[in-house]
Amino acid sequence: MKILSPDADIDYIENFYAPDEAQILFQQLEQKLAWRHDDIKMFGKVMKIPRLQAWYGDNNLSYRYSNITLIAQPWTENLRALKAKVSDYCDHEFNAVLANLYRNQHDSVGWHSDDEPELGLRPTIASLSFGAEREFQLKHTITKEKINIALTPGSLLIMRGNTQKYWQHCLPKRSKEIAPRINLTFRKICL
Ligand SMILES: O=C(O)CCC(=O)C(=O)O
Ligand SMILES: [Mn+2]
Repeated sequence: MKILSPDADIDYIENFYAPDEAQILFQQLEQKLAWRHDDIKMFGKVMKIPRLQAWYGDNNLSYRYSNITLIAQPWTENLRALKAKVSDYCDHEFNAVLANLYRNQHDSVGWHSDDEPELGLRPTIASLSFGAEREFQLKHTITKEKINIALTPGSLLIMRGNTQKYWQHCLPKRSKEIAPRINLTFRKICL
């Protein structure tokens, strides 16, 4: 499904992985990735990031956000296979992946664009979801138009072109109980 909105180039593919395969991948990723719970400095205060993360990629690529630098861990067998299938579908090379584990409804990611300088201009970001369904929200920074997408397990969301320039996205907290979800965002770090 193509999302048709001004300045957005977004594709959403449900069942990019079939439900049973998606379920096995969730369990393997939850167990095998080197999840870390980092601090973030916000408004002069040190807080825990409201999710667990892990950073994998080609040798020693680093990734900076807020006050921390993550050095990429070498690709696991699972991540390498997932990257190959996603790259193939997107016809785009990726050299790193940021993994997020949202433990429950209290975990979230705030409004942001994936517009770090090392991602270059008009980056292609490919995002796989496993585990519980969560709502992904997008907001146009000028018109304030909103798009909400329920990201189901096994789905692939691709953001390309000017999407990061004009739109922000977030994954909000919820009050109703939600099981864990894993998200993998494949990126290309330009050196
Ligand atoms: O969990 C998601 O679907 C989004 C994660 C995200 O936006 C990010 O890691 O930059
Ligand atoms: Mn993002």
